[in-house]
Amino acid sequence: MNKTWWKEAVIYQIYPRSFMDSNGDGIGDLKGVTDRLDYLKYLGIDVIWMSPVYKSPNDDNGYDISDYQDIMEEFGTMADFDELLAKAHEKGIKIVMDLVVNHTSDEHQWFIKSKSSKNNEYRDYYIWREGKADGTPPNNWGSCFGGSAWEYDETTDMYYLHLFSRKQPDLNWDNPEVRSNVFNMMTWWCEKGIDGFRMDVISMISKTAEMPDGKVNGLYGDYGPYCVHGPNVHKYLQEMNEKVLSKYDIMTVGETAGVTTELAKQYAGEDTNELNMVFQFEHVEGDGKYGKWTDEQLPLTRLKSTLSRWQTELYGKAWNSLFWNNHDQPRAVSRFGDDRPQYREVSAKMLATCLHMMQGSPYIYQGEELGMTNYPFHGPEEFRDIESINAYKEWCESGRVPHETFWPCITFKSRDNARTPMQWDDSAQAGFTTGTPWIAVNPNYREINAKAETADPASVFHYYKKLIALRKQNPIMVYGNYELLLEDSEELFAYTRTLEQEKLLVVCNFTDKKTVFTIPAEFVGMPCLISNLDNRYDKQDIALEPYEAFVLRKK
Ligand code: TEU
Ligand code: CA
Repeated sequence: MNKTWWKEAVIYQIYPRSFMDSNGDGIGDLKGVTDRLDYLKYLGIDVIWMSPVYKSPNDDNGYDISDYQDIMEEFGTMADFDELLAKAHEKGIKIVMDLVVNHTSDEHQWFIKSKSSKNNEYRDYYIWREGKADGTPPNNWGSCFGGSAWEYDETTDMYYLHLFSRKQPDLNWDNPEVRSNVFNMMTWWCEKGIDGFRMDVISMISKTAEMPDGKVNGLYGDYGPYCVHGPNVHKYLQEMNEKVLSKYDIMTVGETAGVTTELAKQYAGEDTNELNMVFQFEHVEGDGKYGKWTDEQLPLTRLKSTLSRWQTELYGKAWNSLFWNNHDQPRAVSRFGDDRPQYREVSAKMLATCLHMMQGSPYIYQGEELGMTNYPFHGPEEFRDIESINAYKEWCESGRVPHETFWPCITFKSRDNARTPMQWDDSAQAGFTTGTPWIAVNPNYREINAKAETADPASVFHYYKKLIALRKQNPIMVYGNYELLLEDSEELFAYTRTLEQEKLLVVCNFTDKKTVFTIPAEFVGMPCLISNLDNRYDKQDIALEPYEAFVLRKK
């Protein structure tokens, strides 16, 4: 297996809108990120992945870009960006940009020109189709954010495709001009000195030529078989690699919803020239009750078998990215741990242990290192996210599902859970802003905040800091082989890592009950590398406390 810096790195995701507001307008910004670099340096992370900071009308908080080579006004200027990049580099922190090129904003110049007539030179930059004879959309596909995936445009009496909101028209990657424009733009950022790209829904850039109705699921047809891992996706990524990526020492991670381990070996194989790694979603996208909406947790055996399959099938062949949450997912401790006050800290540390000891590059989503929780929503008027707003309308206001039934599901999964402001201290608005925040602060900021946790050596923050430091000292955490133990246990997630003579034993109690674990003979009496409780591990049978986690090392 090749050794590379990005395999050894810990990546920290920033959602700039909610990270730190430097000028009191209630919106996080680039200067805010620059001001907090010392905090990140102290935590010990190597790389920042920033959600989009480009010019955008913010229909989907920056995932709808109207100019790829300019900065969103609310976030600052290109000079602010350059300063952030320079200061981060001074501190040895790399910056990975979000690359959103499956679609643009409908306010991007390309689209404005494209829709102006049927035969302008930008027409073929997007995907235009005639409606059916009766004027209805070309097919039954539904968009990710509700409604049809087709939007009618009066100017030319045709429909354009948008797999996300109607303000996010899909680019036509079959047009070589689109590809060369995107590659030039990427080169421009690389020349600026950025350190990589996280590629938004990159598995969806290639669509089939034929666009038949999809299998109906809920109200609309599924575009999956025609738009995800489409016919030319690997060809286009290889072209991108040849023309841009291969020329720089950068890291790339593809967001590839619906990816299997087989496909991941193509997208991010050690010997394929596409990407360095992909995000897979099998462990965070179970079957919902209403589309993605549910209040149920996956059984632990299923979570383990999914993650273990990724661990073993990619080993030596492709690289894993490890995450419990991001800006699209609920908070890890509320979802996979236990956010009741008596268990929040211990279960957040348990989850961190479980993830950071696995094989792959770990991603920390802002606030995860504090054990930040889901938000206690009071009503739908508190939603800011287009997906939650539309879903509430489509499922609830339409009368399909009663509020009482739907409410626990949407509040458990809403993306806004991840987007409440970062909790810096116990002052008003958690120290995020001196103004009115664009989205409500979680009221638990008085107890859960960076100031309190950096001062407390027993905090979740210090536990993450320790895990990150351990990774630097123990190559086995990065390169060791993974093996699952106790496959059938619904209580314990236990596994080993092996590198030459060295071996780690990782044991995590995922329940709020005491659970007995028998330490395998070879580990009895071995030293403890890290543990989230003050326990002793020198006997063979250990009674684990609720959410206890520990790692033993045998040399
Ligand atoms: O997400 C794409 C995606 O497939 C989903 O995770 C989806 O956004 C959502 O969670 C549906 O339930 C990416 C970005 O991460 C997301 O923030 C954007 O909204 C989306 O693409 C469109 O750019
Ligand atoms: Ca601001």
